[in-house]
Amino acid sequence: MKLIIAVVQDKDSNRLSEALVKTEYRATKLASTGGFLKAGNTTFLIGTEDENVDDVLQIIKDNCKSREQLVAPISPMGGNADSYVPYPVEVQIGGATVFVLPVEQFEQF
Ligand code: 2BA
Ligand code: 2BA
Repeated sequence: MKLIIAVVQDKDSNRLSEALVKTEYRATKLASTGGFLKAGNTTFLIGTEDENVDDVLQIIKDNCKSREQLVAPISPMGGNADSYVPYPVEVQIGGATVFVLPVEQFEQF
């Protein structure tokens, strides 16, 4: 068994959870925050058998798209004003950041 951890954008999370329900994969959604943008995103925990991993990864790929986002300039906060960039910077947010972990034991009580 594997645990798939997928960090996705909030905009894609409903579509992804509907797709997982439709294909009968069990999942848990956690509200999370990106360390860099400090904006909300959604983390999916999906426990499934090894042979389903590729199928689940394809479902994630099909339902999550990458987007550009403008990041507001960060104030120098008492630092060196010379290094302050006073214009917004564009970052590319990926469709999904995915980790696949081995599961040692799975129980439901
Ligand atoms: P349980 O199987 O006891 O699951 C309770 C909660 O545990 C789930 O809530 C989900 O958040 C988490 N969970 C269970 N298996 C998981 C896994 N393999 N990976 C990640 N998280 C897992 P819900 O998704 O709201 O499901 C509530 C109950 O509805 C489930 O109880 C199950 O009896 C049923 N259920 C869930 N998905 C189903 C599906 N695709 N088809 C039919 N029944 C489903
Ligand atoms: P955030 O940390 O809010 O990052 C959003 C996007 O900002 C990233 O998109 C990346 O393009 C950019 N970014 C992040 N850190 C950066 C930095 N130190 N310098 C410059 N640009 C940076 P993604 O890479 O697609 O990541 C989307 C979200 O997935 C992240 O949100 C984070 O919540 C999660 N994530 C990505 N890589 C991770 C990792 N290795 N471990 C845990 N979570 C990760």
